[in-house]
Amino acid sequence: MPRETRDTVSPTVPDIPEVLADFIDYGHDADTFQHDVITGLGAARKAIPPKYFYDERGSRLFDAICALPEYYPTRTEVALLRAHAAEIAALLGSDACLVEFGCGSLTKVRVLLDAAPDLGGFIPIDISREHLLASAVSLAADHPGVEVAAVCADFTQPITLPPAAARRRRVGFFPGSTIGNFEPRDALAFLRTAARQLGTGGGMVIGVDLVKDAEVLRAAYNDSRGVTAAFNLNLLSRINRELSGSFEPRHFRHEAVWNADDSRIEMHLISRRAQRVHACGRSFAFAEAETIHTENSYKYTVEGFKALAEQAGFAHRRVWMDGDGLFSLHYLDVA
Ligand code: AVJ
Repeated sequence: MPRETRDTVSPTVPDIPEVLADFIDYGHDADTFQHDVITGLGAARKAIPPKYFYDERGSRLFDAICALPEYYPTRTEVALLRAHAAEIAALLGSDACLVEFGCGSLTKVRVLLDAAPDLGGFIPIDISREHLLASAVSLAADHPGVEVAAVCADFTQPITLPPAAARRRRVGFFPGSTIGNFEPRDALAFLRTAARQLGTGGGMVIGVDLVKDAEVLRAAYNDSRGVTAAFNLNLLSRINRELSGSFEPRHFRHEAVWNADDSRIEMHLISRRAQRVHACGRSFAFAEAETIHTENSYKYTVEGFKALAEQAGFAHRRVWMDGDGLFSLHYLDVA
C-alpha cells in the first residue's frame, strides 16, 4: 500500500462500516478447522468440536432448528426475554455495555435493546466474520444511540475489549444455552474468564437449558423433519468443501442420545459401513458403526448452574423460568 494513504486507514480492518464504532478481527478462525479435523479424525475416539457446524449452510440449518416444534429452547428463551425485558433492562442500568459471546444473527439481543433505551454500548463477539459484520451493521443502524463495536474472535480465547466497553459497566450476554457445549470444567473456566473481563460491578445474562424428561430432550435433537440430521451431516459436507474431503454423507447417519449419567445430549455421526475417507491430504479409516462425536449439550438443574456460577466468581441474583421448567434465564453479578 502506498505510504500516503496508510494513515487514513484503520490499523485493524481497512473498511469499518460507518455505523460501527469499531471492528476488530483476531483472525482466530484461520487454519484451526484443518488442525481440529486432523486431530479429531486421527484420535482413537473420533470427535470434531461443535463450533464447526456454523458455516453459512450450517447457520441456516441452525436457524431452521430453532423454529422446529420439537426444539423448545429458542422459543422458550425468547419468551422469557420478552416477559422479563423491563426487569432485565433495570438490572442493566444506564449506559451499560452489553457484551455478547458468540452472537449468531443477533435476534435475541434485539429483544433486550428494544427494552433498554439507556444502554450505551453493545459488543458482539463471533467467529463468523461476514455474518457478524452484516448482523452488527444492521443492528447499529436500528439503534443509532448505542455504540456498537464488533469483535471477530473465538470467544473462548482471551481478547481485549474495544473502548466502547472499557469506559462502561459491562454486562455479558450468553443466550441459547451455548454454555452447554462446554465440558463442565471448561464452562467453569469460561465463566471465570468472563467474570474477570466484565469486571467488578459488571453482570451477566445467561440462558441455560434444564434437565428434563428424556423423551422431550431426545425429540428436540431427533426432529421428525430431519433438520438436525442435516445440520449434523453438513459438517461432513463442510470438510469436503473446505478441506478437500471425500466424505459421502449418505454413508453416515445422525444420532442424538441422552446420556443421563453425564447429564448431556450427545450427537454423533455413525459410519454405516467400514470405509476409508480422505481429507486434508490424509486418509482416515472407519469401522462399521464407528462414530464421530460432534457435540455435547449439557443440561443443568437451576441449583447446579447456580453453584457453577458462584464457583466462577459470580453472585447469583435472579432466575426466570417458563411454567413447564424447560429453560432458565439467569442474571449474575460479578462478585
Ligand atoms: C447452540 C449448543 C445450544 O445444544 O441445543 C441444536 C446446538 N445442536 N441442535 C444445542 C444444537 C443440535 C444447540 N446449542
